[in-house]
Amino acid sequence: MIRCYLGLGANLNEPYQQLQTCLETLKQHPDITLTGYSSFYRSKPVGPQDQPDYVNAVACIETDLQPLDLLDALQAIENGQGRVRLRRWGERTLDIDILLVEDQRIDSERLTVPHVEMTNRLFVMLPLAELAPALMLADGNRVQQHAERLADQDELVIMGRPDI
Ligand code: A4P
Ligand code: MG
Repeated sequence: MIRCYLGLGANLNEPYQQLQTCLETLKQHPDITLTGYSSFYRSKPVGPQDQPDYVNAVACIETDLQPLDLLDALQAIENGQGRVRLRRWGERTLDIDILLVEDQRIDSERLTVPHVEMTNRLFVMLPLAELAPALMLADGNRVQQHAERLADQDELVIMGRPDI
């Protein structure tokens, strides 16, 4: 089984509920084992500012799926929750990003892992730090160090953590 971390984001149609539904779907998925998830956080949008605030969280899963098959499975979940692709970094009912696949590097047309923006985003690093603070990333820094560095630049509001 391969351990992966997923970044979850939503800012349309009851985003807190969207993330909760996503976690329930991951938990029930036949090819995915949900092994952990962070608190939910409210964050200001990165990208176009004329869109609602986001709810963000990070999930930890284990799977035997190959990375591109995992991407297919996750995009099916996004589509099942009414995802419509309008503009880059724009509003969405659910976005699932593959942050890490063990310590693999993947550079294909459809998939780049580690996720290119993850260490620039407190809304990824802070929830990831709840699950894996000591995890060493490819740049030689631990998740906790990234979260502390980014905390000066950004602000997140903790919203709680639903039971799944
Ligand atoms: N793709 C490549 N690598 C990956 C990966 N590691 N995980 C490809 C998932 N997908 C990956 O994604 C476009 C394509 O990226 C996919 O078809 C896949 O083949 P998308 O989800 O359709 O489009 P997107 O999400 O708009 O683009 P992108 O560049 O993935 O954006 P991000 O980085 O996901 O950012 N602000 C706050 N506060 N919170 C957020 O969660 N999210 C975004 C989206 C912008 N601003 C935000 C947030
Ligand atoms: Mg995305």
